[in-house]
Amino acid sequence: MFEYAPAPESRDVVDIQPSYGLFIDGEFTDGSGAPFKTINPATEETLAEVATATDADVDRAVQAARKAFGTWSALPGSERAKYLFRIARLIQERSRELAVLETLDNGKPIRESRDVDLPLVAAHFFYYAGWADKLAHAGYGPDPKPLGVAGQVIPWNFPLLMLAWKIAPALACGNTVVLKPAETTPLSALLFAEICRQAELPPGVVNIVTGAGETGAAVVNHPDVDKVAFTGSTEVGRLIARSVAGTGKKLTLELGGKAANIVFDDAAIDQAVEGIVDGIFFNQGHVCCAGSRLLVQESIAGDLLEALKTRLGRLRLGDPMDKNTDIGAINSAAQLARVRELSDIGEAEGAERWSPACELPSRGFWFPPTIFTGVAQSHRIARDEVFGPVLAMLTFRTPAEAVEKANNTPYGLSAGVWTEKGSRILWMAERLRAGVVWANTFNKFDPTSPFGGYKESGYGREGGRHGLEAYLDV
Ligand code: TXE
Repeated sequence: MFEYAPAPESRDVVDIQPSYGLFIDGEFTDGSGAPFKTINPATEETLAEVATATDADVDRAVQAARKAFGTWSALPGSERAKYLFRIARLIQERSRELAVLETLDNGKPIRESRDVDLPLVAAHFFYYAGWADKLAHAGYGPDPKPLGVAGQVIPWNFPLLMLAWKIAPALACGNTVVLKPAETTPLSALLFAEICRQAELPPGVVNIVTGAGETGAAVVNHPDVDKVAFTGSTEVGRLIARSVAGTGKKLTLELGGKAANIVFDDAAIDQAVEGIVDGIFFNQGHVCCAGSRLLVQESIAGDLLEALKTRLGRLRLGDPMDKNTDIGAINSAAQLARVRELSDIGEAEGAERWSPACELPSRGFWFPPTIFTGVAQSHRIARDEVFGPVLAMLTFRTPAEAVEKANNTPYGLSAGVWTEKGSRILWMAERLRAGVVWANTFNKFDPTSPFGGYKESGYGREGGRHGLEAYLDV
């Protein structure tokens, strides 16, 4: 049974304006399209009206970025570093505001935006600020060149963190940016725009254009954009790859996943249970590298399932602003519909569905933590990215069978291995077709470490020294 212990973070720490414009050439300006509403998914209340950027607005933003590129790219790296360090410190200073805004707009628990998202966002800016004056020592020759104007389109699951992954390396390398946040979570990017002003970042270096997919397409297809970086659905990633083909634009794609979290019979079970819960229920499962397939060695499957069920019974679902909340709201009605549909298909195909007893709030978009057992590899619940708090459990007997099942997916973003045997971790990691393999942990991120997928999970790497390659001509 879920307990509810309200201790809400105050939303008064952030000043939400009734309406927001676009951020172009260092100024907030009107958009030419019809404004749209962004809502709090936990309550369905409207938070603000946000401008829609049309093709003409995107063109203004790209022109501003082009104009700024000459000066910005010519600055000594040590000067660019100063701006990035300043932005990083301002993010830290204003992290409470940013975390509350992120939670209101996204639905994720405040504990996560405060303790995970915001520290990582600042860490990314600090990390890439450190590279700005060391590019000649990055191993790409004495004088690697920035690409020019980067068009960046990001999703709604980690709005500010995805912004940081894209903007920090781009700026460090001397590129300028036009970024489009997702239409359900535009607000933290607009507060970030204010932080750029506060840091006195030269106008045009960062431009934020809001709107739906059409605005994203306008950014991607603009002829004066030199590099496209996209994180989102595999479907849209395919469209973008097609439209960029033959244009000479550089492209990085970070798309979906269906990660296997693999538990061997010698694993520390309590620790594995924590890792499984973190792997799939963190951020309501709205995580591209979520451990959405649990592969358990047959001999411990029953015990592990019981331990997992007990643990799920103690998760708290509810008000994302409550500091005790573990599971917040699903980000949108559309995403909730998708999670419901795939779960219903899971049942219809014969898998067994289990959730702990829990009351869902009457308003907002909610889905209980859910486990499917009796899952076959052919079931859609084992194949499709649900992007919600839904775990599909399968079993295996041998390490080879675990590898075969884990790799039996069109995706290849991440995987987890739980075992006390170091040699087995290495054996598995060599064979798993996944960009990241975590051992006895899950969902650990670090700005020094490259992140990205194999197969339909996309190409290119973000983070670490490898993340520079996406923004340099080497
Ligand atoms: O993604 P979209 P959606 C997966 C996840 C989820 C599904 C659908 O499985 O259930 O995708 O989510 C912009 N040209 N992921 O519909 O549409 C859009 O405005 C250019 C995994 O929200 O891909 C938003 O800013 N841009 C993923 C961004 O693309 C376009 C994170 C992502 O939205 C566009 C999100 C177009 N034609 C969803 N159409 C991950 N890898 O983490 C839309 N956009």
